[in-house]
Amino acid sequence: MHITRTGLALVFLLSLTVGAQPLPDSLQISEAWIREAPPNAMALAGYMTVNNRGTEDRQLVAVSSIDFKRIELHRSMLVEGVARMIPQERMPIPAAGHLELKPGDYHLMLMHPRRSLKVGEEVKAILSFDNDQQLTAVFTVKKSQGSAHQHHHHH
Ligand SMILES: [Cu+2]
Repeated sequence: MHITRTGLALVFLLSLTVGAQPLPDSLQISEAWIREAPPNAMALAGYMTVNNRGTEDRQLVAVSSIDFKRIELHRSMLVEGVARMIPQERMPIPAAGHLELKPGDYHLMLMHPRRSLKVGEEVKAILSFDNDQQLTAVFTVKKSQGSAHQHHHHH
């Protein structure tokens, strides 16, 4: 990211102008879950839906949790016929639309769990968006639905 001094001053001025108004509550998280994995797993997959009821496109830019060393944004895609996970810098949430993280598509890659996570347990994560908004989401650990073999990992 590259922010100029002028850019920062502008952002500051803008925040003064609208400073008294709370951020519109246009983003909502639902169906946040983490796929259960063996206790020695180095990475778990997380899924959710982000609804955008606002009039501006938003982007999810980062996710963090005290329960994981690092959380990456990934997308599973077919590359020349082979399923690959491609790291994403951001994920789009269109205005009046939604972003769906689901198996075989966009997902969170939760790296190096700091505790073992059993089915039914909850994990709090902080989602950061391109407008500097942050939301806390609560993910529930669940058993994989359907095939347990659709998520390959290479690191
Ligand atoms: Cu992944």
